[in-house]
Amino acid sequence: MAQIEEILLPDVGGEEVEIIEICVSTGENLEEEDAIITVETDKASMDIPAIFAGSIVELKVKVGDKVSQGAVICTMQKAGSEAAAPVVETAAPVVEVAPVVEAVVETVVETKTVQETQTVLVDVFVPDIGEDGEVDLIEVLVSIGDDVNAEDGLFTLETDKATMDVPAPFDGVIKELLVAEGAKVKTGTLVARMEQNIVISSSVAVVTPVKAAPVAATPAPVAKAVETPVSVATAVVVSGRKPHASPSVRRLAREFGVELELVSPTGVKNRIMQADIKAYVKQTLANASRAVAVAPATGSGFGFNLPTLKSVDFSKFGEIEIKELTKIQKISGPSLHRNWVGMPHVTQFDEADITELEKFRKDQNALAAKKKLDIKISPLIFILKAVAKALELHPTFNSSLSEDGGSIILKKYVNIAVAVDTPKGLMVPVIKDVNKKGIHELAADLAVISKKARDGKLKMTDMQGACFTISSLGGIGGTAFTPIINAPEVAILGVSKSEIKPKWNGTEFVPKLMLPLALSYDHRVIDGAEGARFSTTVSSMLSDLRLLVL
Ligand code: CAO
Repeated sequence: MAQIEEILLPDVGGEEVEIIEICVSTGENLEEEDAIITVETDKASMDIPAIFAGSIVELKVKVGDKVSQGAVICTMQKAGSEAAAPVVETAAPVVEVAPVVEAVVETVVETKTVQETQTVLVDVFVPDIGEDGEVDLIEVLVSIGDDVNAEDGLFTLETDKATMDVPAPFDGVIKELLVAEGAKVKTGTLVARMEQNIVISSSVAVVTPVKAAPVAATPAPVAKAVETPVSVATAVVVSGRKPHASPSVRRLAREFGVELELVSPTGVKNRIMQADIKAYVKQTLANASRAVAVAPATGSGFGFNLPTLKSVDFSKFGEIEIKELTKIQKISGPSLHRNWVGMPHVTQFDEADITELEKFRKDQNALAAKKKLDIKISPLIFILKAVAKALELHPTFNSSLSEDGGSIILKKYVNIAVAVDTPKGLMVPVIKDVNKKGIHELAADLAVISKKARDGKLKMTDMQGACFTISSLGGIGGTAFTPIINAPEVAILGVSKSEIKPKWNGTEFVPKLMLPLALSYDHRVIDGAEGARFSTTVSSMLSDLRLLVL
């Protein structure tokens, strides 16, 4: 007999979820666990899988639908059973076996949802940390058997820019810890298994006998409701943060032996598409042959030997103390080294006359104080604005070199990173869309991100997507320095302390407040003339703020 079952949306941890993908089509045969739809809650997106092998009879939802627990997603025919008939029709024969009261002449068949709690083991993966490569797992914050709440930190990771926690994706119990302190992990690494209580929904046909008319001379018997399960449909969420891909894509990945966690998705809402699997395989093969072709002679990473320093016993010459580098220094050191050695740097020096700017800035700060506004405008805010405009006027500076070195990727957005000195080391948070923001908004943004950086509260997303970096040491001192470009960016502006200098105006020397600028750029992408033009654009705009509005 055909066994058609309704597949209901289980408890996915939210009142209402949006369907972001239908992974199957009518008639499609599925294996158990193949995804039927993908839904999105406010915290995550997840697949709702088939709980048995079978074929899709009818889809009851579409992309964009907002559904709640218990909603019917589709009907499925179990593999091995005969052709379809609707669920309620199969319930009809129950009427013949169910009557317990002679007076019953009609029945009402209703569908009821029955819920049962079950415990499942769920894989926990490292979420998107915004880094392609591996990062250090520096602390395990939980033990096996711990009861944790959603968003509690499970592990602490450290990148060259920040530390961040891997949060528990849901309330549950830690059952397995699959990595230890010191491990190297990346986005998608399986790090733990947690036990989660989930609510399984069952759709149950309830047959209720109804008395049609009073039976003469006989006391009316109490009609009993007979609950006969004629169809049980369940759906279970089996994973918290698995990659999203349709069954056919999963099949393709299996054929190639590709771990879906390693594939970068390009589909809507981070879906992995067939093309992504193919691109991943192609890239992996290309990397393998490149690695053979350009393997460096030693560990310099650049295909040549760097002379190494001989170890020196400094205690021979006097008292010494050994102090470990901070974790951030240990991580950022190799990146700085890679950037310094890997990019041919040129540093262009310049000075901007900020006499007028400084007067305007001080007036604005006085005005803000008078209005009791909690805003402080430092010279850096105007520098951000001038650099944003210069990036629009000189787009090569707002680019990255492609991996094969054959082209540049031009960015149409203007996000600028600002180096912030913190007790733990240098952090580089990003201010987004600087070209679209006003002076007050930028001052507020800078105050927020520098405070977050100093409090160690930056998230990975606060440090992603920069096009260019500004490193300002002007509040500290110094006349000039040569900043190191923050790859994959192609330029960085170093700012030193402004100073009053005598400037010749054609007839006499006049005192001018001069701001020292040092622009380092990647000479593979930017030539000297372009470097000087960019630098001149920035200094001209700082000398005459009216140019910013042209
Ligand atoms: N010339 C003269 N004075 C300057 C100046 C400049 N170029 N830039 C800032 N100042 C002044 C400010 O006006 C402020 O003075 P007042 O308090 O009298 O108004 C004072 O210096 C301190 O400024 P600030 O540092 O608090 O603010 P900022 O907006 O200039 O900088 C931030 C913010 C986060 C960039 C900065 O605090 C910081 O951390 N800088 C260090 C960056 C760094 O380490 N770079 C090196 C990277 S390579 O290792």
